[in-house]
Amino acid sequence: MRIHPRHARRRGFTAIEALVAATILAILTAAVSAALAAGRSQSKLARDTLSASFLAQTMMDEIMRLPFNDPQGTTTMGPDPGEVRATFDNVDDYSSYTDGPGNVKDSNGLLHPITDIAGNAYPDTYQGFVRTITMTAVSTTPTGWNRTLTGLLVTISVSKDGVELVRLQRIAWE
Ligand SMILES: [Ca+2]
Repeated sequence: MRIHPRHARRRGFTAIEALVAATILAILTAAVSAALAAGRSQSKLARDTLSASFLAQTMMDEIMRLPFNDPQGTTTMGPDPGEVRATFDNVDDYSSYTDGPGNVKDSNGLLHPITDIAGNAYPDTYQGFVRTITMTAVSTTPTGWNRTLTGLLVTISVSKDGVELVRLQRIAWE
């Protein structure tokens, strides 16, 4: 086989060629790493949003199963004397309720995870979130309907690391 003399003289890469190759490799590596990192953070965000949706929806169901008015007749917003989440008996008892993030210890050194109504902590996938409930009075007088409807706009916000992932709103009519 004939070898062209110019090629025959070449052995390996010149310093410039090696430098160019190394630079291209570095740029490609950085681009691939960035794409991988973006993909990872995208799927983490998707997972967290799904968990946050579950936490918002289950809490909304828990609130909406209750009657609007307190059976004892109290009308102040928020829990009535002696009431805790497991014994809340009307919608507004949940006003200003908050739970999570689960890595905060109280004065007794106990963690405060997000739990179901019975106090059982949800699995790890659902921890690390902060779930807050706010309620605002609303009223409307639909045209042609001779009465005013009053209720509470229930807003459940679920956030993680200070970023709100899900905001779920429903109106509980009186
Ligand atoms: Ca109550």
